[in-house]
Amino acid sequence: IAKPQATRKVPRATNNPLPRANDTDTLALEILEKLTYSLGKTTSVARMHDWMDATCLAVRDRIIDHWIASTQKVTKEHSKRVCYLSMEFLIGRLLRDAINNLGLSEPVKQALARYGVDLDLVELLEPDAALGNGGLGRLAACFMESMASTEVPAFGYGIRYVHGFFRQEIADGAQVELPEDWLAHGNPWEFERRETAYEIGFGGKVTMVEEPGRPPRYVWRPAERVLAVAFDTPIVGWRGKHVNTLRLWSAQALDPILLDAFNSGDHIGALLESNRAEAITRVLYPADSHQAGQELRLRQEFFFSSASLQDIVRRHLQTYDSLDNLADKVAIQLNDTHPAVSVAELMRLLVDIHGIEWDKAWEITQATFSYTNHTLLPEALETWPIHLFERLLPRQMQIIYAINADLIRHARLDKGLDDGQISAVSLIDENNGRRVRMGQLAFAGSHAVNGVSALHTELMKETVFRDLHRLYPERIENKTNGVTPRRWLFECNPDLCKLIEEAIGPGFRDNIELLAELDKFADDASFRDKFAAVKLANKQRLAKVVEERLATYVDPKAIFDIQVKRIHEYKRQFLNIIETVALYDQIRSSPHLDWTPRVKVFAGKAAPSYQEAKQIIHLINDVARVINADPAVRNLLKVVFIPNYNVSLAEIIMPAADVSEQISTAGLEASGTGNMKFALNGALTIGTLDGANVEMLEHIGADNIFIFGLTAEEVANARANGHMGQPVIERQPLLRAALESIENGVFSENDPGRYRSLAGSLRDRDWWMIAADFQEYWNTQRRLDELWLDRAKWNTMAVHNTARMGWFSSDRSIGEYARDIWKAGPKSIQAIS
Ligand code: GPV
Repeated sequence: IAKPQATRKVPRATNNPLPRANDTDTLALEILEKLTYSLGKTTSVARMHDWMDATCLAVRDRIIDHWIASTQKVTKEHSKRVCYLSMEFLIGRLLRDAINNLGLSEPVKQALARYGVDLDLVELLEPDAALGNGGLGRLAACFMESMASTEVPAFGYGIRYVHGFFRQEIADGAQVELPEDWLAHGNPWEFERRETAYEIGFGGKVTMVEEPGRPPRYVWRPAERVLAVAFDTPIVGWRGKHVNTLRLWSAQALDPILLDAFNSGDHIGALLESNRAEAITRVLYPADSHQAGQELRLRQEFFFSSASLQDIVRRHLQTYDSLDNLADKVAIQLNDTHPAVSVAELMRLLVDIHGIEWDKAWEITQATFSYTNHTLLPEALETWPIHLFERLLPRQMQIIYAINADLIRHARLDKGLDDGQISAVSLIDENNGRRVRMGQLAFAGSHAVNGVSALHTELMKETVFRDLHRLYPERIENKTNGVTPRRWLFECNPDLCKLIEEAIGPGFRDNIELLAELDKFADDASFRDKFAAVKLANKQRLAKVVEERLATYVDPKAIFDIQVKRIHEYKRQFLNIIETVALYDQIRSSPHLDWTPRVKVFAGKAAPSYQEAKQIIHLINDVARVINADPAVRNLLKVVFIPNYNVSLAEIIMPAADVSEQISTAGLEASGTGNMKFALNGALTIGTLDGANVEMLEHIGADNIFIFGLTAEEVANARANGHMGQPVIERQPLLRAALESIENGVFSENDPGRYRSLAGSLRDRDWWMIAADFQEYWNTQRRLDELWLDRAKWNTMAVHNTARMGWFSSDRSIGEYARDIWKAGPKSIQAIS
């Protein structure tokens, strides 16, 4: 056998991340090389789309340099890794993020300009990766960026959906869902890792194998197996310091084509297995804060959980000879209960496959997992019928029973719980036709459980996990959400950043909490004017988008009052639109009064099967049509619903808001993150004492935020005491008139009864406290009107908002997770106070 020659120098890719020059010449050449050799195009035939691909590929090379260096460093130092398991990663576009984090904005712009290509237009061609529904998925994306920026070694594990979140159109005022197709032109960021593939089983039987002299083993023989193939996307952090991996799984059949069937002429049947396998990762479920319930969803959950765990275990065993130290080297975060079946699956891998004794395996499992809860809404708490679970995942079901037996034994014998308390902590719900409770499973299998805002965490302890919390009082802790300031300030609001830098220097770019130094400029009239000028320019940009997409003119000088988020009854877009109708009535009946011009902006998607939410969209559009066509209120009130809200649209909207609507029924919004993006960009919040609004109030100060409405406790009491809307409505002429016009068809003349039942729900038990909160909401809006007349004061408050929002950076959230839960990441990060 020929030995490799010791003397031969093998040229290899450098592992020094910084050999490339960052000048325009170099980048222009690299982009041209990609255009030529990766895309096979010349500059004369290249379409804009080719330039986009070439730019992404050139930038990607630079990310790879850092990626290799990061991976080598983590491997060499045997650092602990964080594995963030999430069904959703709502990452949006990546090009600007990458360019900005690598400090290449100017040279790339100049390089493209040499070919007569505009970077801004190139960026628009990148499809939004919409692999998530809303806040939960976007949080995962912000966390990935922050983990890279704070140098926490991490893998994001999720699903590579072929079709992401649906595209929304509005036809005759109503939502229409269209398939989304982000991969249609390929994805320049991802690497398919065909060698990193795992078999995932479903169904079949479990048998007990007894061999002499050995404890009995359980062997699962799945009836069905599919392949999970890894697709990796590098996520580059701020200043390119560190690069992590987002690993998304794609499902494939083990046999892509059944040749026997094909040869006997059954061409459709030959592909059945492929279709069935690929269906698993075909489409994202569009249900937000709501249990999807179908078998395919459970298949998705197990598919990506099992693939991720097999990957984690295999990688661990590449370095260590045992799984005993798994928890020292990996922290697995469960993003909500969607990956909660992981608890049972890791136990299966440890006990059945790797022969670890049960109690030891349980210790490892608990030490490895932690779980984040994102909602208290009962309709969103995941449970699965036992018979379905058993049929699809028979061994995992057995393991859950065994975990439950241990849990109940401990609760009864060591803690003396009674039957009622036992049934509350049990992993099996016996009251609704026997179901597996995924929240209880995730809680039981984790050493730490966190809520996403201070209020939400406290309510968790009193509601969903009341009895488990009593059993394990140390387990629940709070980790208030955050947003990445790179995307949500630096990239989406460059002019504001320039202004901030002129005032306080560039330090805030590396430590966002230094924004606090901006506070003193709130009283500086010339700074305020410049701050307001940036806001106006951002509003002009949004006005242009509105004009292009809706052919509606909105005046950038009016208050831009914006509510963008998923459409949900608890988020109360309905309250906002009723207030709009009341304002419309008032302006018409008192046209001589000095009304403050307002533009009400709405955007957001409704789950396709959520009728009430779709009705609210329809109502907003109906109201917009009538008001915008009425010459009596022209220039004083406009209403726009911008279709197809997504990450890219949010990047235009956040910097353009004067008023941010965060008006959920108190106690129901776990945290909110849009609230943070708006305030960071200088919008004033009108909001309830809900989720992270409570902490925003503490940081921003009561003088700089507009809080109204019932508290969470008052809402709970009102509900318990059988609150009804009708008596409230009768006492409030404004609300009464607005509601009557809605239910009498003023905004739906061709279908006058359209909103009768929607409006009727307020007269009835007013579950979302819309009638209950209306008057205070109205009054608070009028205070905003008045404040607008004193622009100096408004702008002072706006500056305070930006200055005081640094704490809501996801770098801070990640630092807390790293320090308190994961015990991972650089010492400097874990040492945050
Ligand atoms: I559960 N959230 C979401 O976007 N989708 C879900 O399915 C569930 C929760 C959201 C919460 O509603 C927000 O309050 C929160 O800010 C966000 O998750 C991130 O924690």
